[in-house]
Amino acid sequence: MAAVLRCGAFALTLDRPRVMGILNVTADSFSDGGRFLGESRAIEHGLALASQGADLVDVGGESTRPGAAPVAADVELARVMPVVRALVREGVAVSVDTMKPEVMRAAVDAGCAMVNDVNAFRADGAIAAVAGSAVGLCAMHMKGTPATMQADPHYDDVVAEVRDQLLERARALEAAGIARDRISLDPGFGFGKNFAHNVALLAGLPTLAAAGYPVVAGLSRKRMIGEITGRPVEDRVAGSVAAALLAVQNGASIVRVHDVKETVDALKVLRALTLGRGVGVEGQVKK
Ligand code: HH2
Repeated sequence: MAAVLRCGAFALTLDRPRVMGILNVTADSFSDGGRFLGESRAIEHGLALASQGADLVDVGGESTRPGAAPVAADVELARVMPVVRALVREGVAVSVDTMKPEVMRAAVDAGCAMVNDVNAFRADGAIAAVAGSAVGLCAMHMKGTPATMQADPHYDDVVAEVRDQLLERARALEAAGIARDRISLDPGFGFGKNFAHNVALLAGLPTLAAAGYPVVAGLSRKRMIGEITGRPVEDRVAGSVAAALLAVQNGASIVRVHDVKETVDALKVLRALTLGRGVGVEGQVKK
């Protein structure tokens, strides 16, 4: 039987790659900062991502781009909670991208499906905020903090170190009584990693996937895509889709992306032509 990631009222079967659509309700996110700061525009965009085939819509109110300024909890709550509540009411599986226990608790109370923490639930009270609920969790690897993480990061063996640190976080979550089938892990592309580290982590995804937890990969529009293609952030769709396909081929179960429609189509093609499944199940073959 296919693996399942339990996410509150939702169960994501991982028999096919899943897509997490990004909804940044921030002023300063690197690619869409300011675009969805207004509540109604954010809700509209979240619904659009869901209708394009996002299995989860990941709502974030604090940018984590390198050098980003931290946001106070009340500001983050005011940005994300109206959007989370509205999307939950519409039946969307909402993931909340936060490092703060206060925001986690509010999101859980509002019926979110997942809490996505780039700090891997290391803040005081973060594990307690989610332990008593049924929500899915994404624990991401980050070296340092967003303010400092890109200042010459160093690893002896990036793949082994990231894997071991993520497994340590998974153990900490399980020790708090959180069922294993609620936990997913993310190597955190660009979070305290230089270009070579990101390349090694993408190639090393099978090593992380072999640990047995669903792997989430977020490469969408990131700097490494710009470094490869020479394109500005708003023009990195094709490069991001290529990276999402590679991540899935290397064992990622969920890809976190801005461009949901394009990624969903590309993953259907990958499945149908490479993995040999899917046509006639998800889509009709038309001449
Ligand atoms: N990347 C970002 C934010 N959250 N969560 C997970 N699990 N994995 C990621 O790779 C990841 C993440 C950064 O991207 P974005 O949300 O587009 O930008 P910003 O942090 O500037 O809002």
